[in-house]
Amino acid sequence: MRTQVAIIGAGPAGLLLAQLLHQRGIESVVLEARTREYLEQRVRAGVLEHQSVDILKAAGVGDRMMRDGLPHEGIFLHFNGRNHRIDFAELTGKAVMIYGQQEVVRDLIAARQAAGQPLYFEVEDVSVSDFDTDRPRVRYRKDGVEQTLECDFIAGCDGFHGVCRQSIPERELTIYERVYPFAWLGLLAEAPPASHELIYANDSRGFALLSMRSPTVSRLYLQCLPDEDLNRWPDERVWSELQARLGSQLATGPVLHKSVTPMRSFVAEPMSSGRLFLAGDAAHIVPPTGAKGMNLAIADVQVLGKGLESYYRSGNMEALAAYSATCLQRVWKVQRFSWWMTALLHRFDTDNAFDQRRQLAELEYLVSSRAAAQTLAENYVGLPLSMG
Ligand code: FAS
Ligand code: PHB
Repeated sequence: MRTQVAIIGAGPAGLLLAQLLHQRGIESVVLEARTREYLEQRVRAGVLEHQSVDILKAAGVGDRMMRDGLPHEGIFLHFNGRNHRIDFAELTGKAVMIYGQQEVVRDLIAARQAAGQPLYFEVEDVSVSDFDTDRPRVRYRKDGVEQTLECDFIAGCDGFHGVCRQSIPERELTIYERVYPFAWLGLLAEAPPASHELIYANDSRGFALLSMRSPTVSRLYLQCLPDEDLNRWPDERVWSELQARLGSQLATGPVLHKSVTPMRSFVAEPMSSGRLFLAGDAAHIVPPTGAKGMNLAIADVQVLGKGLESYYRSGNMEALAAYSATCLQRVWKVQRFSWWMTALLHRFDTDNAFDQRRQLAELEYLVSSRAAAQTLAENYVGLPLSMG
């Protein structure tokens, strides 16, 4: 088989890139290890930056998001027993959209199928090669049959555990990583959210977050041990700990999903090797405190789509050659913000009484200084794409 762009992975990065290329008349084939059902039920991110909303609308997949998504003009910070609102609209003139990642994926899969474009699920043993030549190659097995896909470019959108980053010679890559001494226990429950906007809590017992997916579905998180045993957290204990940390009376309900997500900051530089381009979690991971993972993936493929369009329109490789540097400008600013939000809101076992008072002083400063609140707000709603 032959195509112009081989895309490995059908998460937000791979599927959006495929849609952006299709809109520009560029052929691609998407290869995905999992089933469609798995992808459409996998509970992950929930917040879209304002320009992610614009990109998805321009990609022609924004209808359901605009119908079912929840526009949010602010968040609450909860500390010292009180909620303090950060007003995005007043501080930045912008808002974010609450819309589950699995819904974004569902919309993108539907668009791919409607366009009759190749998207293969349950592929096995994907390998990428020859991306240091102008004829890269992808090998995989589908329904027991070995396949070879020749292409002009490979987009490695296969996430943190994917095969693409691992296929780049180690000597070419520099890895930057920080692993945090805690994780998030996440809960998805059929229970009306206790607040109309998100609440991020810094409590002496640890971090907690109240988010949502709809007026009847809550998405909640609490800081836990990095190797937390879910069996030690029956639903009753989770609800009780959330209420203690959030200081809110939570409406409880049937738990639809419960999981532990480890927390790390990770960047692989550069984000490309020859004609292989890494996008999204394949290249970088942020702690979810800043709600940036999916938004970074969307920003990466917006840059990659433009670079590929420039190549196929005029044979110009300049934008593709600058892909990694262009993305990393933004990636590191978002890494900084995600680290800062994590450090501000979580309890570190290395913290002493001074650190805890310093954290609370920073939170007090944030809610009493317009300048301080504006820095949080402009990062949370999304730095302009032009800022790299
Ligand atoms: P993805 O990981 O979404 O997609 C990669 C795809 O490649 C997967 O479908 C995988 O099956 C496929 N793949 C992997 N190896 C392959 C191979 N060898 N061959 C073929 N296919 C292969 N972000 C937030 O902003 N907020 C959150 O609350 C949040 N919670 C998260 C919870 C969890 C448990 C995880 C793991 C991540 C969370 N994230 C969150 C981050 C998440 O949303 C990612 O940033 C987002 O999925 C990135 O999208 P992709 O880069 O497309 O990677
Ligand atoms: C979510 O709704 O899943 C969510 C919201 C905000 C975050 C992280 C996750 O910072």
